[in-house]
Amino acid sequence: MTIFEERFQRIQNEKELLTGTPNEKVGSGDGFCERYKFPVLTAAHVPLFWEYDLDPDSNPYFMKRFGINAVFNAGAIKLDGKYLLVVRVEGYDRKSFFAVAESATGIDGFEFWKYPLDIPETSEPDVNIYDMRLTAHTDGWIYGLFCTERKDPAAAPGNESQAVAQCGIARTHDLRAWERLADLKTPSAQQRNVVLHPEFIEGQYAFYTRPQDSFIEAGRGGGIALGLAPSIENAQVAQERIIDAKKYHTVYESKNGQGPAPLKTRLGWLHLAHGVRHTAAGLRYVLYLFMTDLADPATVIYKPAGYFLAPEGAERVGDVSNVVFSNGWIADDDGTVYIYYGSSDTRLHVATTSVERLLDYVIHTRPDGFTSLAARNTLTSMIDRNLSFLPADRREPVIHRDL
Ligand code: M1P
Repeated sequence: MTIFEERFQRIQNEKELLTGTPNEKVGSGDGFCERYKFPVLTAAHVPLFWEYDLDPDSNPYFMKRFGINAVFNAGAIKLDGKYLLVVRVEGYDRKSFFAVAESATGIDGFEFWKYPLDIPETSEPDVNIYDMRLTAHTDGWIYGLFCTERKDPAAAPGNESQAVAQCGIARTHDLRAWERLADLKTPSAQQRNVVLHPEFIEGQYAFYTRPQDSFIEAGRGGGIALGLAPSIENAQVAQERIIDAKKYHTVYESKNGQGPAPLKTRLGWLHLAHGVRHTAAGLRYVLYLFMTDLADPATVIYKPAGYFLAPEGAERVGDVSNVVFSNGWIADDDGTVYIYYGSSDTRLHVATTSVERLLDYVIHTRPDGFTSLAARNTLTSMIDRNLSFLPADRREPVIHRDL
């Protein structure tokens, strides 16, 4: 057997094992959602014919000729009974592009479509594109909003890191053929984490934006905003109104960002977002939830304290460690919710829950009191109440019931 044959066979077997292994729920922990044993996608899941030259004459060592470094943050949608993810795929060369992976179950068996997506460019070419949010809009289109990154023309000579992030917009009916529209214009210097609301608000397209001062720092940006644009073609948001502000000593004190498009429920719009704070070990990204008013999506009506999902175990380590990030979720007809989240900018996972559980979570989890005393007082009243459920001689905590 040649080196080519041995490596080809072994790597192909490894890939088949990856996609063929059923996923398993792991301990329910806090009861908000279930996590799974295996990531749904990793760099190792990409097709063999993406990375390797399959010609034994030109690739006798069966080397990678196009290495994939990471597969993470994915937009998500269910179409024709399939769970489809528009995944951020990043090569060894740091460039990201989009590729669709599909599964029949939503929790395992994800396989990539043959080719990565062909997203047309505007007259100003993108240098790097990533983190697509999919919105099935009531206007009949599926929109993909993503970050387009280009070198800052104002960068000082020698500064090869200063970049400008803006919101790219493309639309499709089937995730295969895409029409690119002009990048979103807003009053802010930079934008990342922009998401299209699925319905018109006051007859206009509504965008969740994240005004930011520079490429990394949200700075004076304030938080997650909502802005209206009369048209999706040459979309321009004249005013960004902060609906979910950054706040001192919270899990979103440094910056935050809308995750996927919000889910419409009987009680309000459910939002999944990421919150970022500085720690001595660097930035920590967690996911949190809040709910806005059905009739007025700019008004937050419930916001639990703290995080809904934080990096755990192996999720904590990767190219950008201590990060969970989500830009895709799917609410199924039976009420199951599939939350797709990237860990440490390296791989993609799923967590499952239900609309009813998420409603219970947002409505019944205490809001942040913003001080230690407020947290202590809330816990004290919960302990008081819980103790009344116990016989006087047994002062042990009540076992937490699942919803
Ligand atoms: O590296 C962590 C995340 O950083 C960015 O998010 P934000 O703009 O909120 O800091 C994004 O580049 C995201 O892709 C990445 O996961």
